[in-house]
Amino acid sequence: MPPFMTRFTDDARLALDTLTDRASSLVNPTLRLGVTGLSRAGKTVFISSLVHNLLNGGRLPVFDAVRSGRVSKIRLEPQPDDAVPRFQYEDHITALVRDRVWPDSTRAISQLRITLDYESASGWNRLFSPGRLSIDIVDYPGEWLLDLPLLTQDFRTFSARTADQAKTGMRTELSADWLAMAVSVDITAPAVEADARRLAETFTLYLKACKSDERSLSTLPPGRFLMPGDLEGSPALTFSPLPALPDGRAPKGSLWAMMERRYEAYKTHVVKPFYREHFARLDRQIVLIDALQAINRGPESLLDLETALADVLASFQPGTNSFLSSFLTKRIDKVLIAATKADHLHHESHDRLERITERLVHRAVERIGMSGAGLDVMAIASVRATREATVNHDGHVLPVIVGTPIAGETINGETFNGERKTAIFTGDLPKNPDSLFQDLASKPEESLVPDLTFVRFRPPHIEETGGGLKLSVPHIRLDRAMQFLFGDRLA
Ligand SMILES: Nc1nc2c(ncn2[C@@H]2O[C@H](COP(=O)(O)OP(=O)(O)OP(=O)(O)O)[C@@H](O)[C@H]2O)c(=O)[nH]1
Ligand SMILES: [Mg+2]
Repeated sequence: MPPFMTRFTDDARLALDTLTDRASSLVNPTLRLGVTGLSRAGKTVFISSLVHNLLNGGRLPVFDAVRSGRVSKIRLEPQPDDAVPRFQYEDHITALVRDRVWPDSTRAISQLRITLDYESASGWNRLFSPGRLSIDIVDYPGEWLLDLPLLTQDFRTFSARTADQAKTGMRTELSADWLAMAVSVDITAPAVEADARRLAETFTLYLKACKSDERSLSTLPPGRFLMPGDLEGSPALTFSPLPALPDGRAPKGSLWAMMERRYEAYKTHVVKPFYREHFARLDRQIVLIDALQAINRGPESLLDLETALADVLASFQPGTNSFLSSFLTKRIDKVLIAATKADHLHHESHDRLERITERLVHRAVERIGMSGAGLDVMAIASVRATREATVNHDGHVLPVIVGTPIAGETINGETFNGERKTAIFTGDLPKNPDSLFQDLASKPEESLVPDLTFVRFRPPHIEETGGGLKLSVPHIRLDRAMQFLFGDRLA
């Protein structure tokens, strides 16, 4: 690299990146679609099903371009970014369709390009547009977005915030070990690597405990502590916030100074590159959330998810954050918040799930002033693993869902073998979403957690048509999501 290049600031590099994107987009129109959500929200399944439905002529009545027969050819193409892992579509779809198991958890960023040849609906556009759109789908962990606010926080602020949060609700108990250790070490004494490691490990254990299945609190930054990938064990990941920092500056060579330096390294080497190379280049974004799981865990999980979502959404509207806005040369103009796994509910409850999800993001949306055409909220199932039925129970007709529970799942003491189907009455979601968000502190006895029964189902059996061709993956409202996310670019 010639020496003058190194003088480029981050801003200039980013501007160059997006310019290059734009130039190539003129030749071949592209849309970068970010797919995110906290771990296990359903990102991999969403992308796999979306692509499968596009490639295999899925039932997509609300997706206008396909419904009206204007799309002539859809294919996967090599992605333009050579250094980013490819989204392993074929492996995931084999698991889903052939083996009827859910794809493995994915812990890093990946990308896939799908290209559509279409005929514009308007004669005018037909004249000027090449009638080809490439969609670069980028799958990345929502936890990484929670890191973006760190860019504007110094070590002292980050430490104080983390410590404050650690002392609320369920977190109090989970953070006890870490907090005790953090206040007992002498942070002004010369740094010892072993101390740094122990502190970082105890801090990570606390973050992991919050995230565990029984509690399902949303993640706090730093996001990579739970998903280190190839950074595992590196100094940039071996630090811990320090509660109760004394005034003044860290003494040279102290543990405090070491932690502070590593925190800054985390921002420089982990957070900024993600922001610059991936996030800042997105055009559209879908955020998947497992609202059902949070509802099922009770108000604290729900409130916690609300907070995490507010942080996630704030990164899409960086007006309030000068660092972020200084980086942006283009803006994400459409964001879809989708509650996933709606196939766990009878369709009568889908609208209720949607309303609860709206309620979940309402405050954040108001605060950051994001609304109108740029934002939508839906309840979807990328893969519909159940079908609906009704049963008579004590003279009542109950709406139920029928599916094959995964081997080992239990309901009322009955354990399933992964082959047998069963009908389940999931329970009712409340009509009024507010009842789920009751202030626990003021009325602990009124906690209105609905009595819901959830089991994990196997992916559905997919019929073969003649000639061994599999039909596409069944879904709920996936076409509505497609229409919102890129329908206008095929108009
Ligand atoms: N019934 C049903 N289950 C789903 C659906 N989507 C996801 N799931 C379940 O949720 C789990 C997680 O889905 P993934 O797509 O792997 O989630 P992810 O966000 O990619 O998770 P990580 O890669 O771990 O971050 C799956 O293993 C399924 O059990 C859906 O549409 N219907
Ligand atoms: Mg995944």
